Formats: sequence, structure tokens, C-alpha cells
Amino acid sequence: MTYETLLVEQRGAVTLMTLNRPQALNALNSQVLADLIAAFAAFDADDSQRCAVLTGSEKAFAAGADIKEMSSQSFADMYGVNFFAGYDRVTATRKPWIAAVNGFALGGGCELAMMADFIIAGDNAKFGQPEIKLAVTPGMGGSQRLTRAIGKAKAMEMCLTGRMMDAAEAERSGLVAKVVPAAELVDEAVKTATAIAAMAPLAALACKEMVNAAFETTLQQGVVFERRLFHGLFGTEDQKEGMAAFVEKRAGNWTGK
Ligand code: CO8
Repeated sequence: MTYETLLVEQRGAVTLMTLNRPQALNALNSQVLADLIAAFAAFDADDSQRCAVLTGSEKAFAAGADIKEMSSQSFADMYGVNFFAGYDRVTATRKPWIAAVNGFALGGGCELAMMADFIIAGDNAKFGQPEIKLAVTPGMGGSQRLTRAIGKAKAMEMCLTGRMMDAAEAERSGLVAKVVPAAELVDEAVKTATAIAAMAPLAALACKEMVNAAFETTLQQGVVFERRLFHGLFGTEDQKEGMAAFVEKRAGNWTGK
């Protein structure tokens, strides 16, 4: 499958998606959204694929939603089509995926990166929610996900001033899982994704689901949800294989059943 604004390749069980609108620093227009929805749905449906990496270029992961596309829209246009709601289909992806961010991740670009299960940043990465400078606000989840990721003080400061945060500060603040040299970013992210892809698939799905539940529920309900999924994994072949492999001092051989 080929896409207009996205390059997609499979590296073993890892799907590598590269945003490809260099002329606009990967600004997210409706074509990019359509391509992302289709590519993530194809990834989720392909049994041979276990983890994905979404990246951009060395200069920009994505410099935001496409300002030129949005500039003349009215309230009725935006509200009528529920503009940006399509990104809920990207976040509905069940398998794990990583955002690998080099360069600018601004506005919608930062928000798209935060939709990933975690972010790995190149040391040249710059994150920001500069929408206020355009007299609007984050619109793809930034005010919610940034606040959950780095807390109110920094999130509020970022959204109100529109300033950028560099990779070191992003790591200190908990926005990114780790920082690597920019030139090694994609290889490092694919390496991490390959490690995740080698885990028992149902356990990986369950891990993702339970960590995400922490953002939606109380501690008590979250702990019960985790425990039930944990119990459920004892009904899988892979749990028997995983524990037998440990005892026999060998690697597990997963069936995904
Ligand atoms: N949209 C459209 N085009 C863009 C965007 C964008 N977000 N960002 C960059 N481009 C284009 C530029 O217009 C330029 O095109 P051209 O060559 O035709 O003039 C090309 O990309 C290269 O950009 P620059 O020449 O500006 O490159 P620089 O290296 O000088 O600067 C920056 C890089 C600092 C990243 C700069 O491009 C910039 O500030 N970009 C805009 C960043 C921004 O404000 N992003 C937030 C956008 S709004 C958003 O994402 C959230 C939307 C939520 C709104 C809610 C609505 C419901």
C-alpha cells in the first residue's frame, strides 16, 4: 500500500511510518490524517506486525496542523465536521507504537507524538504548543495529554507562552522516554520496537490497555482492571510457554494464542 504523505515499510515485525511532506515541515493536513488512519488500521490488522514507529524528518517530526488549510475555516466548518476527530481513530490503535521525534514537534505535531504509547526523542527535538500565538489553542488533545505527561505547571506555561522545550528538558519532565543522538534516532526506535515486537503479543496488548486505563479511572478500579487482565493471561498458551521457557532456561516461542 502506498500513501501520498506517508512512507511505510516493514522491518521484520516492525512497521516504520515516516511522515513525508517535507515542503511543509510535515504539517498535518487532511491528507496526512487520512494516510495515518489508513496506515494505522493496516498495521493493527496485519498479524505479522507487532509494533510500529512513527517518525518525521531530521528537521521536523511535524510543525503542526496545517495552518494554511485551517486559516479560512469558520466555526461552523470546524464544529460541523468535528475537525480533528479523525485522530481518535489513530489513538484507537490497539498494538503498541512509538513516536520517534527529531526536530520540531509543534502544535499538532507535539499532540500527534503524545498520542503514541511513548516518545523517543533525538537530541535536536523541540516540543511546543504554540497555538496561542495564532490566537487559538491546542485542538488535538495537547492541553490534556501534555498536562498528564508533565503536570500542570509546565503544561500551563507551555500552552500560555507557546515556548519550545528542548529534548533534555522533555526527558527531565517525563514527556519522552529517552533521548538519543539525532542521527541514530530511527535505528534506536526500531530497535526498541523490535524488542517489544518479540514479546508475547497478547501480553503487549494487555500492558498497553492497562497503562492507558491509569489515565481514565480511579486507582482502585485501575488496580482491579489490571488484575483481571493479568488473570486473563493465564488462559493463554503463551503464558504456559513463557513460564515453561523460564524454568527450562530458554527463550519463549510465542503463538499469540
Ligand atoms: N502549517 C502549514 N505550513 C507550515 C507549517 C504549518 N503548521 N509549519 C511550517 N510550514 C511551512 C511554511 O509555511 C514554509 O512553507 P513555504 O516555504 O511555502 O513558505 C515551510 O513549511 C518551511 O517552514 P519555514 O520557512 O517557516 O521554516 P523555518 O525553519 O524558518 O521555521 C518553524 C520552522 C519554526 C517550525 C516554523 O515553520 C513555524 O513556526 N511553524 C508553525 C508552527 C506552529 O505554529 N504550529 C502550530 C500550528 S496550529 C496546530 O498545530 C494546532 C491546531 C489546533 C488548532 C485548533 C483548531 C481546531
